[in-house]
Amino acid sequence: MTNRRDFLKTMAGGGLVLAGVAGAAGGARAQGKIKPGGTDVLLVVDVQNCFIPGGSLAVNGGDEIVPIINRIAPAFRNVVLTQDWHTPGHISFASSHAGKKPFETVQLDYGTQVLWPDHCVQGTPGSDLAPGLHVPQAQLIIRKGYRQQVDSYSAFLEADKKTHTGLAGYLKERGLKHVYLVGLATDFCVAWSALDARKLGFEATVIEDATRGIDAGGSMGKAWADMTGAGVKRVKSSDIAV
Ligand code: VGL
Ligand code: ZN
Repeated sequence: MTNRRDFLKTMAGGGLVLAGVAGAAGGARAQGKIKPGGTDVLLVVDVQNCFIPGGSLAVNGGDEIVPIINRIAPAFRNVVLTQDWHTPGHISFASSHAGKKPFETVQLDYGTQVLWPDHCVQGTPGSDLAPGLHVPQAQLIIRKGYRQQVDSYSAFLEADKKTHTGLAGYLKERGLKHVYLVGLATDFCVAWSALDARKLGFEATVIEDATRGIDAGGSMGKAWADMTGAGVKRVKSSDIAV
């Protein structure tokens, strides 16, 4: 088989060499490194001013991941970015609940909601992508959490766990099968996105050193346990062939 057409002919002819499909189209491993391929996508979650030091919901070390993402992103042909994108007075803000402080919780019709400082309000400087992020080949920006009454940590499903953002449909239409996740925060938007990716039939791998967590009330340990249990893989940026 010398080219893609022959390869597809072979597939049409007998559906042989399934392993070859994964090797040729999906991420191949060369010298023990992951070489992202045509069915892999890098999902850059919420690398926004609000979440980096100086922002209103700053994640410790959030700025440290920016050069790591910039270094590995060129290895991916397919890149999608997300932005947390809340209305003013969003239901996830402590300031919207009388007597409540950030990091306390409330019960909403879709479950327990952690309350946050005001952050990522649509169109404000805090909602901008971090200025040092350089991923010009990104093909789609998914904005989420834009309905006043519903949060959305996940890039795939809102907090009601039913309403789709459209990302799964987009990835499926483009034949993208394996989501590599980086960004903020490990234990909220990255973890929920990785778990939903699995639930919706994708492979999912978190590039651990290209994420940082909030770790509110044991959330980091729980997030990794949940992700491992769901078959989310965990690698380092040095595992990616760039
Ligand atoms: C996030 C808390 C609130 C995140 C977003 O990006 O992980 N965390 N909104
Ligand atoms: Zn948010």
